[in-house]
Amino acid sequence: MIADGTPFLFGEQCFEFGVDVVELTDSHPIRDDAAALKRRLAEDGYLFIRGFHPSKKARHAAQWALEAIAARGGLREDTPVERGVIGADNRNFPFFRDLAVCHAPPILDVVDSAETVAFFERLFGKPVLTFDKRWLRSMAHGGHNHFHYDQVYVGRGTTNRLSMWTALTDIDLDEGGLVVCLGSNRHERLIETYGATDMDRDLTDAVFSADPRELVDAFGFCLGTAHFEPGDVVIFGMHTMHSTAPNRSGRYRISIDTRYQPADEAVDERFFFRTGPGGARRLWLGNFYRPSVTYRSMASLRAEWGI
Ligand SMILES: O=C(O)CCC(=O)C(=O)O
Ligand SMILES: [Fe+2]
Repeated sequence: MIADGTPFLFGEQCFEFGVDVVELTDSHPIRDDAAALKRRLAEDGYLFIRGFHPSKKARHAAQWALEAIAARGGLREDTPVERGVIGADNRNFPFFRDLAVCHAPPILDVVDSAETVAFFERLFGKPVLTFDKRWLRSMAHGGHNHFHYDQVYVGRGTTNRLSMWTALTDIDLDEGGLVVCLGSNRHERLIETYGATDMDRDLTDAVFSADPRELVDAFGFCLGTAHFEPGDVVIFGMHTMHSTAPNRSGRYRISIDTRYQPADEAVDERFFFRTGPGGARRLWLGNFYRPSVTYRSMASLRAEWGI
């Protein structure tokens, strides 16, 4: 357990456990009780489940990603691959469209495992599917994301969809783990304004805020995070505000985020393989696919919404 008073550094800001940041609640004890999980997910907006995936499998997936980084010259010379020491170029390696890396068995054995599928089938109460796109991320020093609802990026089709963020490396508090805004799943004004946008349809900046202090002070959210170990997951709905903190360490932070939904409900076509000329399989469209368009700034949208 993280002691009250422990500092949590997020970019320029410093938060304090027990004051404006708390440790996520571990749902491992109820992981087989679908009704209890559903209640907690509806209430809290997330499920943090320690040891959801076998740690050996998650470590194997991390090693796979690190070997790919090593092959691209990303690790510091003369250091063992498994330590994941960031090289002089300090490059992030998002392996989103590199199927040889992100669709390889060591990765899919984690996020497509029979246990994972069975878990989501219990949660949704019916057969499920996952997107073809998987967001395998390797974050160098300073690397992180900004606060957003996933709805804005991956929200077409059914609203009955969950994201799962899986830690593949050991991610201590200063190494860029997931940060959830507690209560953001029940903020009606945010959900009906920002949460109703589709960045590729509305041509809007998808990031709501890059400032964690604003979310705490102006929106009243408490932050939730943890020291993540390989195989730990955070599962959350499309309207749960989250981000990752900048990685302050010299080691790669490796995680993967994947989406699950009922198989008989409408998908978000942007994230599935397409069929090209002659029946050839083509990669998915993804976000930001419209050429030469400008995206409206979040500042002007927020001024309009009055938030
Ligand atoms: O890992 C990250 O930096 C971002 C994760 C995220 O936004 C997600 O899992 O939906
Ligand atoms: Fe996200």
